[in-house]
Amino acid sequence: MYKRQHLWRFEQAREWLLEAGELITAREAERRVLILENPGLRGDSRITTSLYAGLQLVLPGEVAPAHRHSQSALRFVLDGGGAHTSVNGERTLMEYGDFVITPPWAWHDHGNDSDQPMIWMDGLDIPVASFFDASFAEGYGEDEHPVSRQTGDSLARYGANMLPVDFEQRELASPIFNYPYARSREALEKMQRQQEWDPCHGLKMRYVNPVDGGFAMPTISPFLQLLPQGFKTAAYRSTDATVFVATEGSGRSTIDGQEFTWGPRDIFVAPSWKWIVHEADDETVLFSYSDRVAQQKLGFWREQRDPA
Ligand code: GTQ
Repeated sequence: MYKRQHLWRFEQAREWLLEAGELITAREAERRVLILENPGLRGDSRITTSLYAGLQLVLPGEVAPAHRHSQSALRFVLDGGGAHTSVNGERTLMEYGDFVITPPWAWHDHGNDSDQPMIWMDGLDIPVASFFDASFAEGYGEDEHPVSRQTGDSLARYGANMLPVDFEQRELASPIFNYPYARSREALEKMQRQQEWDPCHGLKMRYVNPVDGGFAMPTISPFLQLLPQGFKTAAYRSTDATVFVATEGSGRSTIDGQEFTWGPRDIFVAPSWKWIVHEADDETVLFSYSDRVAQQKLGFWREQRDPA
């Protein structure tokens, strides 16, 4: 089988996860995750050749214990609100659409002090680390890594168009580890008034590391894009296979000739170098991630716009 385009319905995945939630706790599982496996890569726990995707459930009162690994992770919040993740001793509360980073080798744990189940998508570069035989992980030995910084400190310090005066870049990942949806969405809302649409992408932005303007993560490129109601994109393809989440809106995407209809929170994947066309029935926001940054660093990346 070859790597395929595919769509997962969020509502179905949520049902399965909640059933799993009755069988095993987050602590017992370490991470309670429904892996989104590319049907062309059966048994491989991969959504694309280089990337992993899963849906993680943390029930009220649960913890997913502290650990760290050489793989980078992103979270994209899809259900619930008010659970936290902590990264290197700073907690962040997560709300719908928030994009959260766990940099390589950073201690992290998750906990849900809210009264609702919390589900987010995990995106990791697990297959990249495996390819390089560079996979390492260790447990902290306790549920929580000690909290040593105020909640919201990183976003204030690095996410307000300022940097500490003597800041020196030491890490590859962005020092901001929660990019709140409320902010990104508001920015898209203001920009769309300009009515400047890219034929292939509508209005597409990339999440950056404010220190150097590069992508927010060393191996994964995250994006957020808005398609106005009725917009149909021109065909586009690139070598970075891409995972999309319909954050708001509804519509259709045709990938390598196969049409997928999506609504809020549905997840779909496009393989490398297959033509993609998106059509928005309502005003739509798509979150997406791929290995573009890694391909660009290594000299492999290319893209093509429909010549028609
Ligand atoms: O939350 O740290 O889906 O380590 C897979 C591996 C989530 C996590 C996953 C992980 C995590």
